[in-house]
Amino acid sequence: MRTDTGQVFRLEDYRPNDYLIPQTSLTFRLSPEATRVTAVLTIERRDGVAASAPLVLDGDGLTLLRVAIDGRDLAPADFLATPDLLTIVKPLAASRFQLVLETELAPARNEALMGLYRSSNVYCTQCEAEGFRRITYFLDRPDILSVYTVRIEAPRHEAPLLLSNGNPAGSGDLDEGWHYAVWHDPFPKPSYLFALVAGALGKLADSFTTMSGREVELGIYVEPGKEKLAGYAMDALKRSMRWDEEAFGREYDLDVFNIVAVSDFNMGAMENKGLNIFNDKYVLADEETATDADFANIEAIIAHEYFHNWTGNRITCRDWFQLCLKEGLTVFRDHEFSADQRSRAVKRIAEVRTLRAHQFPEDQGPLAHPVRPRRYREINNFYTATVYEKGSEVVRMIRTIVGAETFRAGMDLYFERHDGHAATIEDFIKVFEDVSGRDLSQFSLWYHQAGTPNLTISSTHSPASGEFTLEIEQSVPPTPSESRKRLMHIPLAFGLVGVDGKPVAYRGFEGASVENGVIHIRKRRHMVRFSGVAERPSLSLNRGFSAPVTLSVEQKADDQFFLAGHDSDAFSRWQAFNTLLTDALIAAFRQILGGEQPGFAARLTGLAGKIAGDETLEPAYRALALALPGEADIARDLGKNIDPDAIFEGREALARAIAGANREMFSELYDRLVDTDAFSPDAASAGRRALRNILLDYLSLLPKGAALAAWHFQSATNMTDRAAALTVLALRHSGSPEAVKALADFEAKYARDALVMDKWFQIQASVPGPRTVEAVRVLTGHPAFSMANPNRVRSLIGTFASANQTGFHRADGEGYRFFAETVLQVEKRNPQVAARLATALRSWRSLEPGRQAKAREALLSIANAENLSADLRDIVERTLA
Ligand code: 0A1
Ligand code: ZN
Repeated sequence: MRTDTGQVFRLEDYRPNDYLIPQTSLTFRLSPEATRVTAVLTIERRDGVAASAPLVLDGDGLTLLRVAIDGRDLAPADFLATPDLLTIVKPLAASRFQLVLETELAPARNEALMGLYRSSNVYCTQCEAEGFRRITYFLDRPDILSVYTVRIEAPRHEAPLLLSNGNPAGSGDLDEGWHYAVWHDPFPKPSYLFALVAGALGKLADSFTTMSGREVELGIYVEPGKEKLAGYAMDALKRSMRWDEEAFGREYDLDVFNIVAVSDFNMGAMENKGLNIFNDKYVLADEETATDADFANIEAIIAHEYFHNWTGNRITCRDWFQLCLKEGLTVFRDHEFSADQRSRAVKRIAEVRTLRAHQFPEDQGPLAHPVRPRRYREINNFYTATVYEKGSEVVRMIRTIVGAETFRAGMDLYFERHDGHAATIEDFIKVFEDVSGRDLSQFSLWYHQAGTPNLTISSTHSPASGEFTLEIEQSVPPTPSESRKRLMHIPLAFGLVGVDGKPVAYRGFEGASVENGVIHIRKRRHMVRFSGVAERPSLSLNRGFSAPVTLSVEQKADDQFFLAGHDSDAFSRWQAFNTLLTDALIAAFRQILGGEQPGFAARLTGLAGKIAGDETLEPAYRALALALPGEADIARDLGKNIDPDAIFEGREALARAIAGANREMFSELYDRLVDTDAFSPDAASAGRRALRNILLDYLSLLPKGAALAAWHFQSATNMTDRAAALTVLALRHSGSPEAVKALADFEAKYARDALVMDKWFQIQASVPGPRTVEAVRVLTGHPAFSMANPNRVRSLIGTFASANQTGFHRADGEGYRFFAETVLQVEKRNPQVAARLATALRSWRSLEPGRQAKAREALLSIANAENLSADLRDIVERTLA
């Protein structure tokens, strides 16, 4: 485990290295306890660098067996080797030479899952961000691009399959039942994109003909016997390849494209050149084992990793501060792909919900950082919602500002200018300035300044003069180490909606630039005056969520009700109803704290029924509208003095009120939505299931609700319906005979399917109330659970800490104590996973004082533990700062 050195890396310190590594040749002789790695590196001193400049290579916990230059072993005095650094002291007369390094690794003992490790007897690698240095000493930084040739040797019976990046370049037999394979990747790449896989795996094979007519062999490798479960992933891959050609003109560039699914993986997946490695959760699916949400995630992640081939691999990042250059852009691309494959409106709403649930709290808490950070202690902790999701929103805003066509021209220029290079955010912004002729310098603050901007907006209408005036004021709250903020360029899409629901025409405007339905806010205050507006319109703001901001708008409930029924922008229509629900939930919270019973307006519960039954709307959209804001969403909107129990109570009361007011209609619709067709994972079918399942959730609150849910569970013919019913039983009817039986049946049926058991853990970790912490503690001893597997840990511990407000934030602090203990246990094996878990307490300061003190104690108990990893120390100290 890499313990903390306290070193801080700063963007302004970036310097190119004195040396380059144009060619890398690696030989692996695989063995679980003693793998030999021979690296032959062609090293070049850059022009103008003195011959005396030392060559300093990164390592991480390495054992060095041999070091030679141009065929001659170095004498001990010629180099300095520690497990984490290799410095060649010997003066290097030649400006180009060959460095040979031999290291020995124990992949079977690598529980951090970085570098070369074993997952269910399969050798695999994870090198982003700095895992390559756990394999050999190297200039392990993304601006060192090298052409790799890789030779893998292993016993044939243990590892019949030997894969690496690029194209196959030879294979054959060796003595004593060993064999080898050689791979060559012609595209220069940084070390973080290196990958190797060796083992016994099953293959699903297919092929794809690119736009220029080249045939690419596709392979998805999975645990033997599970090949069929990769069918949906393969289909998603082919659709992704076609879409990237059509939407961005990007063609695949190697002869083969391979994906390998492994069971032990720190993240979702990894875009290694030509050899993507996936968490098996995002590959394996069929109707019996995967939910519609799983199918949608598989489609999105397969696409995301594939799209990295151009945005990340062909054009990579100069340094890790530029992470959003590949991640924000690639998320934007996968969002657009899913929007094209499914329903654009539904996809956009789901994206915004995710952004608000994950990125907004990050931006509003102690871990806030700019989309392009300026400093870090541990880069692994910057694979965040800000870099990914807000990074994607920033790209979306660029498209809004320059227009779709110019955006595409900018992307073409980006590929043309930077292909084969390691680029920066400045390079990216520049292409759009060049193609559009616009100055994006103020806009670029979105990359450099942390925090969620707020817009305060009020409107007045004068019937006499026919003027409709918007008063808009922007502010960006202070964030850690950025107390003063500069004014941002915020593209705010809007609509003036007339009483007939149609757009209200205006003659002219002044006070800001308004183009194509977008107000460009650049100053602190704008008075935007529209003339020729006879009647007061309803104001639809931030249409399509054009900017990732919060709004404080003085708007009458009447207007919100009107927009919730009539806004022509589907996102804003959803938003209007969601705002009404949020306002009602906040009022309920206050009533409960004041000792009152919460009450809800009949027109609100009635509108829920209207939306549910509106056949002009897609079922998936209706399902999203009916999903009440989550407890964490309400907490975020409240901002301080959070009492999760009162939030929970208010939310339950609203759900009951909606169910009570619409019981007949919901029940009829629920019956009508039964699907008798064969299962299909397509978006329309999934939407119908989503609507039916949310109706079940409401109906389960009415008399005989548990029996209905139990029937739904038993009659389910797919995992989406089965898991939805189990969730309703476990969460709404916890401890009931129906819930107990369903949980037991589910366990008996899927005991041997780890990914399905994750759902079982997840559901039980979500049960609201004070008893869950004990249940979760007991479940850590379940035979299907393992502290060493990231998926198991995230399902049980991660869900409990991040998605169970009343359970985790138990008033006596027991949830926090259990959490601190568990984070430290996980950390011993896997610091990265522990650090991510620990972010569950990032919003501790918004809790009411009693819980706040207990959360702080738990954080301190982690901070005070001995030998903390760099990963965990970084998170905990920033959280407490
Ligand atoms: N680049 C990957 C994410 C990723 C990052 C770090 C990892 O190491 C543990 C693994 C994956 C992506 O964006 O999909
Ligand atoms: Zn990515």
